[in-house]
Amino acid sequence: MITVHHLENSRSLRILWLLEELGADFQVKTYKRNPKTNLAPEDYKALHPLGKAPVVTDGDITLAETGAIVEYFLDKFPNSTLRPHIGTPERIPYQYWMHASEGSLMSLLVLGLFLTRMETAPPFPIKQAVQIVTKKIRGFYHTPSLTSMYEYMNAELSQRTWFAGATLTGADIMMSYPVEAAAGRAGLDDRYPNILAWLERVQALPAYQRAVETGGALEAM
Ligand SMILES: N[C@@H](CCC(=O)N[C@@H](CS)C(=O)NCC(=O)O)C(=O)O
Repeated sequence: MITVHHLENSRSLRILWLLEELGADFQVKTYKRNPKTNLAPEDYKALHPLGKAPVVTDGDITLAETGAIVEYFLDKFPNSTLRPHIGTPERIPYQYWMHASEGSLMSLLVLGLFLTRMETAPPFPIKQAVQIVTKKIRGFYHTPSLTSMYEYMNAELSQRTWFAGATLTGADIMMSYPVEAAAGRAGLDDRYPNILAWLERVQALPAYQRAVETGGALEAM
C-alpha cells in the first residue's frame, strides 16, 4: 500500500495531487508542524534520515524528495500522460521545469523567507545593521534573480497552456508549490498574468481539488 506522509501546509500536497491524477490507490497519514518552529514533528523525522516532507512509503520502500517521488510514480504508472516521451519536443521543457521548481525557484523563495525573518526578528540594537546587509543581498542578488525567473515563467506560459506544452505534466505538479508560495508571499502578482492564469487552471482541476480536500489548502508562511 502507498502511504503519503502528509505534513500540513507543505510540499507533500503535490504528491496527493499527483496520485489523484494517476488514479492511484493510496492512504494518507497527516502530521502537524511544530507550532513554535514550524518544523516537522519528531514522528515525521523518524520516517527518513532528513525528515523533510514529502515522505512516501510504498510497501518496504521509503521515498523522499518531491521530484524523485514524482519520477518514481511516473515509472510505476508508465501509461500516464504526465511525462512526455523521450525525444518529443515537450520532454525538454518538462525536464527543465521538473528541476527548476526546487533547484531554482524554490531556493530563491526560501532565501527570501529567511531574509524577511532576518529583517523582522532581531532586537533593536542589531536590527538596523542586519537590515543593511539583507537590503544589499536583496538588491544585488535576490530581487533581480526572482524577477528574471518570474519574467521567464510568464514568457514561457504565453506560448503554452502548461509548462511543458498543451497538456498537464509532472512539471506543472512540481511548479505548483513554489508558484502558490510566490503568489502568497513573494511578489508574484498581476505583473505576471500568464502565471496567475496557469495557477487558476491548476486550482480548477478536479484532482487538485480532491488533493486540497484531503490535505488542506496551502497557506502563506
Ligand atoms: N527539496 C525538498 C525540500 C523538502 C522540504 O524542505 N520540505 C519542507 C516542507 S515544505 C519541510 O519538511 N519542512 C519541515 C522541516 O524542515 O522540518 C523536496 O522537495 O522534497
